[in-house]
Amino acid sequence: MVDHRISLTRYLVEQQRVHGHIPSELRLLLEVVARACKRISYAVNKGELGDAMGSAGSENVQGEMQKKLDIIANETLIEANEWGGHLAAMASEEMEGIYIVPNRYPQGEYLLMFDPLDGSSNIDVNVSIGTIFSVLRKPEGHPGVHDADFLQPGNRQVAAGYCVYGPQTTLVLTVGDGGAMFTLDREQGSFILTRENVRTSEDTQEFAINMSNMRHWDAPVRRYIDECLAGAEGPRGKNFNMRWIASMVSDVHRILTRGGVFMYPWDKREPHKPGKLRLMYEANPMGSTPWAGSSSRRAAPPPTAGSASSTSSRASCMSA
Ligand code: AHM
Ligand code: MG
Repeated sequence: MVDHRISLTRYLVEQQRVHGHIPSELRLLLEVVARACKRISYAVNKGELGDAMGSAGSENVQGEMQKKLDIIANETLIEANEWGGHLAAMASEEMEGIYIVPNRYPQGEYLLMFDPLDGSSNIDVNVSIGTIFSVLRKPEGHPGVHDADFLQPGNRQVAAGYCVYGPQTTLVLTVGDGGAMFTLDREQGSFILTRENVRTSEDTQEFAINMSNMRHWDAPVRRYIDECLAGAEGPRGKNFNMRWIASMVSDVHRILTRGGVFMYPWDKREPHKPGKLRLMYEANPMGSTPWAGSSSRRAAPPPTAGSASSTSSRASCMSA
């Protein structure tokens, strides 16, 4: 029987050949990222059978406890991507500094950033988690690669996306001309295009925020959530629903699919931090996919995207 389904490989080849959106190096790089996500998906799926559950007993650069799967996912992404010749360096939530492609491999012109396993607190309780990634071009004009090369605003991303490991494994990708969703066909071992030109719904009645932090919020955030809670009788004249998975990748995937707002606002506990989430490998890439389909050829700038002052700068809100 002829299979008319469109694989990720074919989608990317057509983005390169027919639409001229991406150079072949970027296409190959994205294929490698997707392959790494597939491996992570299999590791996540094994659960207790894979000796990958529980804490690794170490902390990451943010001072958060690392899970074994955080480390496995990080290593999987590095090992898959370091030898291909498309990358100059990588940066990850789980690594203190940037990872420069070793001399034994050719150096490419792209930079890859990732949160290898977002929503780590959900790993051991079998709730959806995911990988987030963002691709930048290394600035020209100087040899080697430095931390500062990564500090580019969100609208400079040349590709961005995420993979949700849930009841299905779904890869969402944008190369700046519409978001596309792919579902992993486990029998064939390939990602199959399941939705194209994904746009978020403009209207919504759902919000996502960790309500247990309410007493720490600033007054405007509190007022906004109070208005949502007041429902049809309140100033917004509408009933709102709340969801909080505690995996941003899954919360934002829901919002991309059916609309809503996701917030992790600044709060009084750590006043020097603008919010819990990281701008470069969480907010910028996640903020780019819902805005896909804009006239921009690049991943379109989300409200969160701005000039970054460090790879771990934080950002706090994403909406439909
Ligand atoms: P992580 O990258 O270490 O998993 O942390 C980020 C996660 C987000 O996915 C999620 O929205 C948030 O942290 C949940 O925080 P909380 O546990 O405070 O609800
Ligand atoms: Mg994260």
